[in-house]
Amino acid sequence: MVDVHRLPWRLLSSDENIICFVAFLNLPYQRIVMHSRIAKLADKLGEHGLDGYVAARSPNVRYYTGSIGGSFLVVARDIDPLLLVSPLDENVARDTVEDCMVETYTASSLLNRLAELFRGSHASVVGFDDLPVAFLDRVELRLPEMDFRQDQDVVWEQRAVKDAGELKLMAEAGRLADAAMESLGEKLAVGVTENQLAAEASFAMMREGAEAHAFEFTVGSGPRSAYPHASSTERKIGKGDLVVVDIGAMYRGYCSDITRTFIAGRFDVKKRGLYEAVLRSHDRAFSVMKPGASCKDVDSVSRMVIEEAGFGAYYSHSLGHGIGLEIHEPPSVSQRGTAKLVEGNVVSDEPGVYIRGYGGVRIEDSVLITENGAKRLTKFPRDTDNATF
Ligand SMILES: [Mn+2]
Repeated sequence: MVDVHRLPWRLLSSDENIICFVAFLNLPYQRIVMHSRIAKLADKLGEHGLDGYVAARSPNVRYYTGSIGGSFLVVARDIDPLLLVSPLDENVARDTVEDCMVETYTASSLLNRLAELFRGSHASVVGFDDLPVAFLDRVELRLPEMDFRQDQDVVWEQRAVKDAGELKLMAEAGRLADAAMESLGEKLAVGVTENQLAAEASFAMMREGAEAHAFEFTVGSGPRSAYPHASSTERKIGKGDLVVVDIGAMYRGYCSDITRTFIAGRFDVKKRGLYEAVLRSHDRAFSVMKPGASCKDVDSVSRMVIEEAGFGAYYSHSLGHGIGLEIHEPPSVSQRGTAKLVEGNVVSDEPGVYIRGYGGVRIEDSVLITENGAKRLTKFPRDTDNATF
C-alpha cells in the first residue's frame, strides 16, 4: 500500500492530482477534503510571496488538519506537511488528524525542528498566522537567512469561502441555535430572570447536539437591552420590557449566531417604531447581500433605513461579521469593510439600535451567500407577533 503521506509534496499540490489519488487509493472522502485544503494553501503561498508557512492559531490548525489540539502546522516546498504537537496533545492529534504527519515536540526541541524543516525546504520567506513575539525573536535569531512575515490573509482568503462539508456543519449549527431560541421563547414570562432564560437556551442547544456555545449568550432585558453585549444577570423580566437574546451554537467546531428581540406585553408606538425600523434594515440588507456586493455598501443600506427612521445615532456597531470556525472572522460587513461578498461567505446580518436608559432592539441571522443571493442559516420567526409574550 502506498503511504499517501510520503508522496512528494508536488504530487499533492493540485486538486486534479488529488482526484487521481482518490480513484487509485480509494481513500475515505474526508481525508481528501483535508488534503485539498493544505494543497490549496501551498498553491496560494506563491501569490503572497511566501514559500513556507507556519499555522499556530488553533482554528487554522483545525481547518487544515482536523486536529483540535494546540500545535504548529508546517507547510513548505519540498517537505511533507507536518503537524508538530506538544506531548499533551499527542493522543488527540493522532486520533483526529487527517492529512499530515504528526510529530511531538518539547520546549527544547521545537526551535531546532523548525529550523531543520525550513532549511530542508530551502524556504526564504516564511509566513505565519500568529506567533508569540518572544518565540518569533528566537526563530529569527536561529534562521537569520530567512524572512518571517505575518500573513493571515493567505488563510482568510481560503477560510472565508466555505466548502460543501463546512456548509453542512454550519446549517446544523444554525438549526441548533433556532431550537434553542424556540425553547427559550417558550419560557419567556414576566418574573423570569435573564439567567434562567440563558440556561434554557443552553440546555436545549446542548441536548439537541451542540458541543458548546459559540460565545457567551446575551439576554438583556429592560434598560439592559441597550447593552449590545449584555451577558445575563439575575434581573427579572418586567412588564413592557424589551428583551434582546443573542445566542449561538458550536457544532463540530462551526458557529452560528442569531439575535431576536422580544417584548413583555404589547408594543407601544415608540417601541414598535424601533422594532420595525431594525427589522426593515435587516431585511433590506439581506436583499442586497449577493456575490459582488461590497461589504461597505451592504452596511450603508442597513444604516440608511435606521437613519430614515430617526435612530441613526443609536446604531452603534457594524452590520455584520463573517462566521465559521470562529464567531467573528472576515469578511467584516462594515464601513471599514473593503471586501466584496462572494459565493460561500457566511456572514451575520444584525442591525441594532440602543437607547441608554430605555432599551434596545437587534435582529440577527447567520446568512450564506449563494449564487442567487442570501440564504438564512438561522430561521426563527422575526415578525412583531412572534416577538410579543
Ligand atoms: Mn453576531
